[in-house]
Parts: sequence; structure tokens; C-alpha cells
Amino acid sequence: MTDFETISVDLGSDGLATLTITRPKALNALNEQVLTELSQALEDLAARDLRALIVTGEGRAFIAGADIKAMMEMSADEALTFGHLGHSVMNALQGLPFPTIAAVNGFALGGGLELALSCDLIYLSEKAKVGLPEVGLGIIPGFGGTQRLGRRIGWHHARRLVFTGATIDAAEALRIGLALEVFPADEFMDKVRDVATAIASQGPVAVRRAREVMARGAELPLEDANRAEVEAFAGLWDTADRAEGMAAFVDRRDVDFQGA
Ligand code: DAK
Repeated sequence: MTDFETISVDLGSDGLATLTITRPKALNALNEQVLTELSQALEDLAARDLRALIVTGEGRAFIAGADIKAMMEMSADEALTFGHLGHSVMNALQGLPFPTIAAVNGFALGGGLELALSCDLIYLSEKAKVGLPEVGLGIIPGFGGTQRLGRRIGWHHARRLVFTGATIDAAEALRIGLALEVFPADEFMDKVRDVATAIASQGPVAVRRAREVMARGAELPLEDANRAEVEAFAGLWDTADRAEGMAAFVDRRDVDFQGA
């Protein structure tokens, strides 16, 4: 993995990788450099045999949004290019072949919340604050927030958050289903890693396949989605993991998945 200036990637030894945005002086705001480095790192990670990826931010923010100071200087054409770059990063994150977890350690505003929404699971530290404040800047969410928020929490709360630009605390994010769980700040990353470890201990091929069919099925009519599920289910039959998982149950022993 290349060395980056604004992000760091820890590949771990257990199939669990952690990607950290490391621009704390600007509360990890997303400028062109961060987005470009994210794009390169995600391309590299996609090709690795990982069981889960945790995304977090260094310091007191997850990501405080797209970089407002950089956006101020952009022409409309440049804003369009910037929007496409942001969307391609969010799509790359969403399209990774293994589960992704947003560990929202602090502010996740604007583009920061949009990045969290591109992950499978969102956990918040009790210190986190989240929102889409763009309309207060005279713009709208530009990295998928107008679309992914409603799909995640329902359109009623999504509309309220987008129209008011409100920043909400972790307790409210939990109440409206934006956070899966809220953990105390001093044990936050340990708790998130526990979730990642629980995922990593399951049949890796099965987890990937379940993730794929759930993501694809969400965009399909139920009948087609269920057909995709049956095909994915049967497609696992000849895997070593399927044989091992069932044999370990019958033999009453610990399972030893190979990820094949
Ligand atoms: N951009 C640039 N710098 C930022 C930043 C941001 N989003 N957020 C914080 N910073 C910088 C601050 O300017 C400050 O830098 P210095 O002045 O010290 O050099 C440093 O981080 C520390 O921030 P504060 O001093 O403000 O810290 P506080 O604790 O007082 O306040 C805060 C924390 C998170 C409440 C505050 O920093 C804040 O309100 N930040 C902005 C939050 C925000 O509005 N985020 C949404 C950004 S808009 C599109 C593409 C993308 C988007 C839209 C359209 N198209 C191309 C169509 C997405 C838009 C956004 O995400």
C-alpha cells in the first residue's frame, strides 16, 4: 500500500483493515487530495482478501464535511468535477466486496456523514455529532446525502435533516436509526473492533455473498431479489467453507474457515 499524506491504512493481521482520515487540523475535511488518496486506497483494498474494513477519523472529528475553503474558490465546472470525484469515492466504498463499518468518533457533517452512509454499518461515539448542514451554506449535499440518507433512515427524518441543516447528537442519531449503537468514547474503537471481529469469525465467502445479495436486492423488486438470494445460496454449496461450517457443527468442534 502506498504512503499517503491525508489518510492512513492499517492492514492488520486478522483480515481487519482500518482506514483513518488524518487531516485533524481541518477536522479531516475532504479536499481533492483526501478524496484522491481515498480513491487510490479503496482501489487497493478492494483487491485484498479482507473480512471487514473500519473507517474512522484522527482527532476530534470523523470528517467535518467537504472542505469549504477549497469549495469557495471553485468555478461551477470545478464544483461539478469535485462532485463527481466525491461520488466516485462514495461508490467505491459502497462497492467494496467485504463489510465496511463507519466508526464515527466525532463530527460527521456534510461529506463526512455522506461517507459514513456509504458504509454498511454506522457506530457512533457518544461524542459524535452528525448532520447535513449544506443548505446553511447555500448548497445541497453533493456526495450522495440527498439519496443515501433517506434510503437509510426513511425519507421523513431525512427531509427534516436536509431542510433544517440540523446537527444532531449521538442519542438522537440512535433514536432515528442513523446510528446502530452508541459507545462510550473511552472504549469506542474497542467496541467497534469487537463488531468487526464478530463478522470476521463467520464464513468469509458467505458474508461477502450475503452482503452482495442484500445490496443488489435492495434495488430490485422482491421477486427478483429473492431469486438472487436462492441463486447465491445454492452457489455456496461447493465451497470449502460450507462443508467446513456444517462439519464443525456436526462434530461439535471449532470451525476453521479458509475463506474459499
Ligand atoms: N472545511 C474546511 N475547514 C474546516 C471544515 C470544513 N468543512 N470544518 C472545520 N474546518 C476547519 C476550521 O476552519 C478550523 O480551521 P482553522 O480556522 O483553525 O484553520 C479547524 O477546522 C477547526 O475547526 P473550528 O475552529 O471551526 O472548530 P470548532 O470546534 O469551533 O467547530 C465545527 C467545529 C465542526 C462545528 C465547525 O468547524 C464547522 O461548523 N465546520 C463546518 C461544518 C460543515 O458545514 N460541514 C459541511 C461542509 S459542506 C458538492 C460537493 C460536496 C458537497 C456539496 C456539494 N458539489 C460539488 C455539488 C458537500 C458539502 C459539505 O460537506
